[in-house]
Amino acid sequence: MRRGGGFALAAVIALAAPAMAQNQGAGADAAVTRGRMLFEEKCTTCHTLGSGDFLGPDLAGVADRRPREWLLRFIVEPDRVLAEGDPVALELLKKYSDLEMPNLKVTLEEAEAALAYIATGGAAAGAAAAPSVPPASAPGAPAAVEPLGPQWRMSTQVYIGLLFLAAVILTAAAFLVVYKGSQPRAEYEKFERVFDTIQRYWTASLVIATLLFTVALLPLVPFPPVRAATEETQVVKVEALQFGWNMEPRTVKVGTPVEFRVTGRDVNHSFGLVDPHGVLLFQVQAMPRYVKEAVYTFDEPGTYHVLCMEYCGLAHHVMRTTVQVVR
Ligand code: HEC
Ligand SMILES: [Cu+2]
Repeated sequence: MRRGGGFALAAVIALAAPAMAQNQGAGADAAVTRGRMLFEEKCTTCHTLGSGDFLGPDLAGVADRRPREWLLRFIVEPDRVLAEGDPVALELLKKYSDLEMPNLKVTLEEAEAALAYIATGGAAAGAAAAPSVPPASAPGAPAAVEPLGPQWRMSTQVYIGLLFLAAVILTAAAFLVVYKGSQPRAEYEKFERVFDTIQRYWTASLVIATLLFTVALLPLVPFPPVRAATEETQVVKVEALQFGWNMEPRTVKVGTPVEFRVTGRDVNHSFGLVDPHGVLLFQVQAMPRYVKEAVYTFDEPGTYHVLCMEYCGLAHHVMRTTVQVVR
């Protein structure tokens, strides 16, 4: 069954590819633009165009290395190609440290567009991605992941962290001074006995109150959502996978609530949303077979970053993408 499906796609590609090749010209520019957007969104986490191998091979000139049909099929369903024991795919897998290219749910048409863009060498649409510094996007296009700027390091969280550390040190110092200066005194003993008794009653009543409170809350579990979806709510479907994000749509509006419905495809990930100043807004577990919702209303337009907040495998660090927030 699986095999049959694979052959069917291969047949479609074989039939369609020559026709699509002839059709180039008018639609070609549009395809290149679409291809660039797709490439920046889904491929630059692992591939470059002419800046050398990264997590996957440098794709510059890949069309000269492989037959077009093979490339189209590999981009659409690399997992299938590999499962069928394709010798080229197996060799690539070995070469790239057993990191499998994930199935990114790219359609045949999108794969066409990606190849059209790859054929331009990336030059037409700005600099090709360099491994450590992904490209900044052209205005208007969904942005590629921009490196987090210096503001990331000097974020509010860092200041709060430093303040907290200072407070801890001060408290410890004060404690030491008091401790050094204190010594037991005989006349305190009778007070101490009274305090001991009070303390015992106080502790017991706290424990009882906590227990009662907990039991009283039990009927409310599971807690209802903080904010139910309304007609205005913008729904963004998020799927985390090794190693990338499928997200639809990628552009949302300020002022109305956005409900992120987060799930995972393979292992546990975590969806962390970071604002343009580098401050983490919230995070949600992205688990296979579960959908977790997080509702957030943006007040400020800009490019927000999505990072994976849970170590999920070798290429965990490439799990970055962006959300555009517009007026
Ligand atoms: C998570 C990393 C990752 C992402 C994202 C990714 N790839 Fe790959 N890609 C790889 C790896 C690794 C290989 C090498 C084969 C293997 O190990 O499975 C590869 C191989 C390829 C090849 C074959 C290269 C050759 O030399 O024959 C093509 C073509 C390709 N990828 C295109 C794409 C396109 C187009 C996208 C975006 C839609 C994409 N890849 C997204 C990791 C990735
Ligand atoms: Cu991850």
